[in-house]
Amino acid sequence: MRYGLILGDQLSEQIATLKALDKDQDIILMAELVEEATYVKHHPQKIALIFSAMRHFAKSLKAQGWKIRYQAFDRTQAAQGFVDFVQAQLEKNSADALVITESGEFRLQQAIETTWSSQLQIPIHILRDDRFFCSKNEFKQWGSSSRILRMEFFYRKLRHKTGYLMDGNKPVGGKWNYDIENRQAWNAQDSIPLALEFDRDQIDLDVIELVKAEFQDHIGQINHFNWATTRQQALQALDYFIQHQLIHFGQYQDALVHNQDYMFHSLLAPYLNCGLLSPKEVCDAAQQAYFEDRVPLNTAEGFIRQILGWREFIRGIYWLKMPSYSELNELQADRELPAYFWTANTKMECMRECIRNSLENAYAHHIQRLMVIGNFTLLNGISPKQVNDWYLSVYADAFEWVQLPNTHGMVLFADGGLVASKPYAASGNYIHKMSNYCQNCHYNVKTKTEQDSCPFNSLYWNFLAKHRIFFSSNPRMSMMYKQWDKLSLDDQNTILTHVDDLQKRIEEL
Ligand code: FAD
Ligand code: DLZ
Ligand code: SF4
Repeated sequence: MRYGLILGDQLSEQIATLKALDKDQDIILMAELVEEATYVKHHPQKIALIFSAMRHFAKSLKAQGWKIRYQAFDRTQAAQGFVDFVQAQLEKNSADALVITESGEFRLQQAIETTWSSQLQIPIHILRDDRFFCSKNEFKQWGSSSRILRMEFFYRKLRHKTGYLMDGNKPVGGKWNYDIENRQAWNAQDSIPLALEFDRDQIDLDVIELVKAEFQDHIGQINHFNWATTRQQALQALDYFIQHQLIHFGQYQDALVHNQDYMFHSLLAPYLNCGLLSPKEVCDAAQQAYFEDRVPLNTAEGFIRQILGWREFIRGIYWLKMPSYSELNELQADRELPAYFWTANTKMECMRECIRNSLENAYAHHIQRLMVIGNFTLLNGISPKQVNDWYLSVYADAFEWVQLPNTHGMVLFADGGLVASKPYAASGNYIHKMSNYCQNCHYNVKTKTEQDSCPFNSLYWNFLAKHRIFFSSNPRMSMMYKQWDKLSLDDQNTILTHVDDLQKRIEEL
């Protein structure tokens, strides 16, 4: 008999572990663990989503005839982490081997590879996670043969490999990327669909009560829990997105609207990341909608690029560069994250809205994460460790392999330009252009150095001035520096002095 350990982000019937095991002889192990639930203070909705999805998944495997040993969450259990849990099972029933699909996170994968076998005293068979379009090795090979690692070139390679939106050897429509059509502010007319609501069963309700009782000190609210927790519900979410949201996904991908928490985004990331959906079936569905003329090319291509391009590229970078990646701090950022990241209590309307969404829904869409919250942390030089921990805790879809390169690389430029070719630094003007936040804000987006000026404006110029030497060889930054140089010395000094003052009272902004 072999044990097969299935982790909380491997909830797929196609997972390699299940394919390798024999239902009649082997036993599946699953556990809700103190170590996993607390290694950062995950948002309660994220814990509820994982625990409930795990319970539903175990129930479904059992109904198919699998033998399951499932440990429900209990702080008093001796087994606080995966290895203690497997050890406890071995003490009850010895096994010939442990089968596991490789972990998505470096810390756990390293432990599995280096210490588990001697701790458990049985052979460990580690299987490749084949839920991705590109294996770690394939990415490594591409990385070593490319002079510069850029998502766009990697994406084209995967378009060729998978055939998505390809016309023979050429991209459908003649262009690889239709982003130029995907940068519109909302026109205040196209109606934004309501979020799909899911029915809750007893498993969900029990888990929500458990999480409310056990994780009161974790940031985020769980009054309204509306995530899919079964494969069937996740498929419903995919279908709803394709029917109602995909049509405007591309056009309004970057748009920000007051009180609209989801816009035309899919909300599928948690399901892709924990296994309830596969990236292939999601891309297939988007491509099909385009083939059937239900959505335009710019939107189908834009959506498929997020999954086939960005998601796979980000994972490739993580595994290529860890563990040293997480230690990088190329811009030497060392300031503290202000307290309003845990309360949303700030006068900056854009930050208030995006942090509120994060705390209320364990969600923010990409531009809220990148160009509002992330931009603020970049411009203020907040320490990468603090920013990374916040992002890993707060979102329902946050797993280190995808969170870290996005935060550390794309937002903070802490990797010196591995993920992004230039920092996503922007003044209030960008937020004003893409949103209606500024209309309700205490600050004035049109000015830079008055008492009530939009903080993003002066912080933006200060960021450029502070890192001039670092960015001097980056051709994509030269335009910005030309604009800075057009300001008089007096104006430049007024901006820098204003930022000194702002940063002293960052907690009051
Ligand atoms: P949609 O906007 O509908 O996009 C469709 C899908 O594309 C997403 O579900 C996701 O699977 C994929 N995708 C889009 N952009 C990216 C990207 N940059 N990297 C990887 N996949 C992408 N995504 C996570 O899954 N987990 C994270 O922890 C995470 N942290 C992030 C942190 C920061 C600072 C930033 C800027 C981005 C982060 N992202 C993360 C990427 C992206 O913001 C989320 O995937 C997306 O907002 C999830 O919402 P959605 O499912 O509605 O996405
Ligand atoms: C995120 C998470 C949480 C909160 N809890 C559990 C858990 O109790 N049991 C489990 O198997 N997995 C959990 N997970 C997901 C794991 O953290 C994830 O599988 C690993 O980090 C590997 O990516
Ligand atoms: Fe944000 Fe500045 Fe606009 Fe206020 S004025 S919402 S702080 S960009």
